[in-house]
Amino acid sequence: MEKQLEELQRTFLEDLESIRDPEQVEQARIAYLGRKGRLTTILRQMGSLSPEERPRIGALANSIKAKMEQALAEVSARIASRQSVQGIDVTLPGRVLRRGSVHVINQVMAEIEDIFRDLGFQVASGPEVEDDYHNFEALNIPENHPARDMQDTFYFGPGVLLRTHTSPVQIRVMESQGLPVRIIAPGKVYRCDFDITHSPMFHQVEGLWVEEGITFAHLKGVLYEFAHRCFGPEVPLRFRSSFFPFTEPSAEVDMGCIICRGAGCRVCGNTGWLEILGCGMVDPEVYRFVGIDPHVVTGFAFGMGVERIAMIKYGIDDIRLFYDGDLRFLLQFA
Ligand code: 2U9
Repeated sequence: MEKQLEELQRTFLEDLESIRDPEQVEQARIAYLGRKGRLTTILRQMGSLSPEERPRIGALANSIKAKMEQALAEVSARIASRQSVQGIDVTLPGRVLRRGSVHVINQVMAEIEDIFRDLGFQVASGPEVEDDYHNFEALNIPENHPARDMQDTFYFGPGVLLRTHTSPVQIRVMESQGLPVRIIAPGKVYRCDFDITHSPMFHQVEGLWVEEGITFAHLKGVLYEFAHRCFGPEVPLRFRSSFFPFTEPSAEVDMGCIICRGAGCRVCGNTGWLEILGCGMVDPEVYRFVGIDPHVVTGFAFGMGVERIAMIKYGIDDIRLFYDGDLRFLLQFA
């Protein structure tokens, strides 16, 4: 029995080496010291010992049991202290750090900015909370114009609103900076409108070039260059006559459908064309508000919705996908 007890102690110490967590401590306690454990099994044979041997073996067994209990308690304490460093469970598996990426709308906006920077435009910005004068009045949108309708514009109070386009940035630049002006104004704009092609917040890039001698031919040259760099060198454009209060003459620009190459499909409504932006020569009335003499300079302006450009570029049919935060969608552009 003495040999059995020594062997038991040896294997116990061996097993102790591989214990890493509280569950293994408990398993070892049951295996060695439990009611059906190895020590108990050995002690059951005590009856077969001679009366002289019994006290010695009994004392040896008790001392081994005490040592085993103490060793288990020490291992337990060591595991507990390792697991809890200043309240942090360092044994928990690490969290995978996911790398962030630029939102597809910001990517497209940066691409548009790069194209116009190459063409000599400077990037300007301004406040998203605007006053009635800079958002409407100075852009030749008078008091009762439908664009001021409460249904389109978010008002904070009389005369204070969320800008409905980035045009007030251009007004502010013309007020504060001397001529010539060759700028783009990218940024968030707000309109009370929400369906699969409209969002109450969306992004625009508008452009303005005011300088002596600027004509509609310059406007066409710049916009062709933009479309070819953004969508491909072969893409055709057509200028359809239109109306905006701040430009005269005005046009809407269509691009040959990049899905069907003009043959007609579901995306272009079988027309073969996709509208990409609006533009025109700055209306002389607008110059009056910012103190520029329209007899001396001329200029053109244009505006585009970034979401619309991104939807055409990537064949996306629902604007709400941009704002749902669904990583299955967003990570396709990461
Ligand atoms: C100044 C003078 C003129 C900006 C322009 C458009 C035409 C236009 C739309 C495109 C899609 C708005 O986001 S959208 O719905 N914009 O069609 N914007 S000309 O004209 C200006 C701007 C500033 C001082």
